[in-house]
Amino acid sequence: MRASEGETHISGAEKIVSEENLEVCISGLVKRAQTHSKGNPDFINIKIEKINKEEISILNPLKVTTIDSKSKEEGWLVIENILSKLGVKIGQDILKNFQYTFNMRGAMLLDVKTMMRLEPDKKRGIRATNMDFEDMRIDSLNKEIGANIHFKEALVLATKVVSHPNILAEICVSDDPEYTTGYIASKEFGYVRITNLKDLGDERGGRIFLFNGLEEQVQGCIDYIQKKHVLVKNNIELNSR
Ligand code: PML
Ligand code: MG
Repeated sequence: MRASEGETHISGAEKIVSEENLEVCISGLVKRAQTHSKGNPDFINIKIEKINKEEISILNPLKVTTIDSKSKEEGWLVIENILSKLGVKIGQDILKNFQYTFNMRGAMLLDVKTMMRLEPDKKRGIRATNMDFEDMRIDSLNKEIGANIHFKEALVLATKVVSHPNILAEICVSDDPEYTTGYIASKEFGYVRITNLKDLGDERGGRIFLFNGLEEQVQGCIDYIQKKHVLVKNNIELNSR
């Protein structure tokens, strides 16, 4: 599902469900588009595609850690620190790119060595699609973590994206003005949630995927993120620091 109001992207979501759950799922997505805090869409696009079980890869979710940051400044420092542990010493330069992600429908794909943007369409970006949780029984987890649909969907997306061998990390700030928790995800450190990454009411957000590889590997990586069907298992581990 993708919803917009004029030129403004309002909401997007992905589901992989069995045929008997299709109707319920569609009405849920429409409701979701109509109740988003970013606005009231004048365009909602729902695409439905049949897929076979054999086409789907099953992944374990990234381990989840929550860091309770007291301020934006502290939160961004946590991200820079993790980037540095991943061998990226130009964390600040990378993070400056969030000024361009606002209102992109997808993510920026940034080459971590050359700092070049690799998306074929810079306005659209790379949209991670075709992924979901293996089943929907994670409401109890939501209560436990005090989170909502943002967390669930972001964990699925991040698990898929960083499972590609050429993705070193993903950094995300929500574009929802009422949601201030963001994250950095990587194979090495898992999904690290950081609270207070922006001010309440701020609509600016976005995603940056950090590419680490050769030029000839870029297209394969984009195809994996956009097209591969992935289900993420429901065995989530939560740590907090
Ligand atoms: C989004 O708005 O889609 C991004 C959500 C980030 C979720 C962070 C979390 O709570 O783990
Ligand atoms: Mg969003």
